[in-house]
Amino acid sequence: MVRRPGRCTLQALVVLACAPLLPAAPFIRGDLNGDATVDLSDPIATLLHLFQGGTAPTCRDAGDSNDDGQLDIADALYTLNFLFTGGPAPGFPFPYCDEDPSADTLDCAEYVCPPAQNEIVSIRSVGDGIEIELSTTRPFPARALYPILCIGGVLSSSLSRHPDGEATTIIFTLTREEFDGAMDGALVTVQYGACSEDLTDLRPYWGLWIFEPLDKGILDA
Ligand SMILES: [Ca+2]
Ligand SMILES: [Ca+2]
Repeated sequence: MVRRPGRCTLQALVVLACAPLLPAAPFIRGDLNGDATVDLSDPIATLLHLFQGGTAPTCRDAGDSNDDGQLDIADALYTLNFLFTGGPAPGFPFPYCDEDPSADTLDCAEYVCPPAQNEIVSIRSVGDGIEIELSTTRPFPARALYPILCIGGVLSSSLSRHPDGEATTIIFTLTREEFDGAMDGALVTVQYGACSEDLTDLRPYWGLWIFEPLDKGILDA
């Protein structure tokens, strides 16, 4: 939901569907059968794979619910315990779709993340600057290098922060000059290091937001 202050006419929502680009594909931990949800079918698929043979999963790492670097019966029991007896949830990236932060011998050759829902939460005037708050259903990757906001392939702001450590919301602060230079309808991306107009370079979970025609007068009120 887009919260619009005053008469701001901003309406923006873009869904980015993408295929994994990296050998170690991002995945949802616990989702062995790759249907983007963790439910009873996953421990069943794990047990069938382990004891009944059949097709090997394309993302073994996703089946490693307890994140111990092995795919075995303990993972099926871990997921069952989580689903039905209030046990601990699968480790990161559950419930998100992301890469495994810990190195192990399990591979994830293929996994299709569900499309991210990216939203411009608000654009507001704060002091001498403009704050743009963006959200996504996929977490921004935790990196030492903070993301930058790119509008039309050009760096607009290198100032960003994650409020209260929330990885699914980020706020960029632009000067009024930077904001006024942003074209309505321009493609807005969150990138790292430098802005690129070649979207094939973007990682699967990097987001796209589009600024639709915006009544900037609200910011001068
Ligand atoms: Ca599943
Ligand atoms: Ca395991």
